[in-house]
Amino acid sequence: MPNHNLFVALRAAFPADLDSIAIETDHGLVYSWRDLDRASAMVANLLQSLDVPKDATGAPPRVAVQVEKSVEAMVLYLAALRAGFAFLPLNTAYQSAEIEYFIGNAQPAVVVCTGKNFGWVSQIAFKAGTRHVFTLNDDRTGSLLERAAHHGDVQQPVTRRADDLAAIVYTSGTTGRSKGAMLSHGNLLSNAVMLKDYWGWTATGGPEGRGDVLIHALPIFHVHGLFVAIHGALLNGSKMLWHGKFDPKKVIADLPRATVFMGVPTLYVRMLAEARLNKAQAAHMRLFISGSAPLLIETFSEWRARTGHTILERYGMSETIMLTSNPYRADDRYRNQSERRGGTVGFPLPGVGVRVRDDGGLPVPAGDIGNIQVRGENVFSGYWRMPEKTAEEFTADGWFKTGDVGRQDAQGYVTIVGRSKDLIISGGYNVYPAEIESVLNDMPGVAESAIVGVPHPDFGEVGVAVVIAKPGARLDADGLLSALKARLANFKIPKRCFITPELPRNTMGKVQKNLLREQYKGLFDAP
Ligand code: MLC
Ligand code: AMP
Repeated sequence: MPNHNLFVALRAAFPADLDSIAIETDHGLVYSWRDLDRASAMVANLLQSLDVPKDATGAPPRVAVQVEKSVEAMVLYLAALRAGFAFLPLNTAYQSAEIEYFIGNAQPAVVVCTGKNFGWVSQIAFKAGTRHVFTLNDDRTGSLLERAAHHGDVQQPVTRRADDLAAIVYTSGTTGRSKGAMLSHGNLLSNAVMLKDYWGWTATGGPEGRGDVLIHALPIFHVHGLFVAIHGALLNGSKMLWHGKFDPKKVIADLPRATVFMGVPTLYVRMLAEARLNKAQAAHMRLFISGSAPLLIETFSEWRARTGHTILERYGMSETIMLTSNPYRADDRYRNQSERRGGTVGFPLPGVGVRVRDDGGLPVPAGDIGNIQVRGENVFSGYWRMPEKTAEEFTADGWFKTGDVGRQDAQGYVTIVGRSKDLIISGGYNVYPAEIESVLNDMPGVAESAIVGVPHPDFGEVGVAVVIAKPGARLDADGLLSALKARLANFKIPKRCFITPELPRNTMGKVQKNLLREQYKGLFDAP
């Protein structure tokens, strides 16, 4: 049986010269391709040596990981692929209540956390039945690497079918708890192979004559930084300039040594605020890609004026990886269009089906607004152990309902105009009002709350809380925000909180969030 393990394809793309540089970090560390191969083999051997109980359903063992960004964290991802474990990345901002839910739901055989969180994370993990909890810090210390050091640096990747589970990525929900999107080796590989071609990754030219060089400055616990960026570079045998944390000055300083950059819109906004960003600095860059949140046309235009480059905007989701993209070069499927059109997310990518339907499920004429539905080899198989939720999110004929609202014009360009799901995208992170409202509503003295998204110059959009007190209760807005901080990841905390006597409602008694959004929309405007 052919081995569809994603790692096999990534490894096959490593350059012939394994001693050439694969990664340079902003801390001055250098990793060769051989280093990545050997280190991931050692960690894979460690994972395979563990006594892991068989899952009654036949699902592969899971390794849940909440660690700071580091090359070793990426090596752990590669090791999980090699060993046939499903990788479960977790945002470092998640607090204990959130982690408890993910671990309880996914039942990982192995949990990896930072040394400083070991106390509370291990308690949660052991209680949930996980037997192995390791630590991994961003300075190459921790028990994971100590234990892996006792294992061999050669490993045969476990044979996987294309539809075998490779990763579970949790996405919050408009109702109820987070859902784990199950991505297979085939989902990930097919999308990566297609993007390598569509975005014109090249193994020649570039600043060192060895082809593309990627500046990696995104977190690696979400689809954008973990899959789109890392797979792109590895599958092309491209060097990465690895930034542990996004710093606009450091990225701009690295531009002359790189060719490709991927970011969420906030990263572009922050770089535009730097005087050093100019055409000369960006002269050797081949491609700037933006996604995960809407890129304002002002940012798109200002970037072109300042750098001479036109940002390529694309659209994707955790459940589907990449769906649409503006063209890199002329796309003959779309009448040879080569224009990257600001405000649009471009064309459906090769192999991806995109259709726009009305609320009754019927097609809408070209250019009309409707619900975006998708299908393709890239689309996930369902939510981890939630068959009913999975069934709700797919149409009877097998298309995934993205929850995004948009249109496709006669030339094929897709534009996202809104969302049918109640979701705020803040700095590229998804924030679900329902989740925050339910935590707020449980707090003493709170009768009801509503969270709405309003425009923000840095994060694009941020949450604002509007809260009603119970009769006789006195609420303190700052106190509520501090209490939320103890329960939820920091990026989910509303930036402002207002206590009001009532919320606007329609005749059905439903809170009219559109009126609240209108009321607070100027809150973060420049004075
Ligand atoms: C940080 N803060 C945020 C925030 N990030 N608030 C709202 N939204 C965010 N995204 C707040 C913190 O709560 C904290 O507040 C303060 O900012 C400083 O925290 P920090 O961690 O030091 O912030 P910073 O490093 O500046 O982070 C900003 C950022 C980061 C833009 C670099 O958010 C980021 O890396 N975003 C990228 C997200 C991403 O990769 N998304 C891809 C998802 S995949 P306080 O009050 O506590 O001090 C996907 C699919 C697809 O969507 O299509 O790609
Ligand atoms: P996530 O669940 O974190 O994967 O977020 C996926 C969501 O991000 C999508 O459903 C869209 O709403 C949004 N998104 C991703 N890329 C873009 C984009 N280029 N423009 C607008 N929204 C986007």
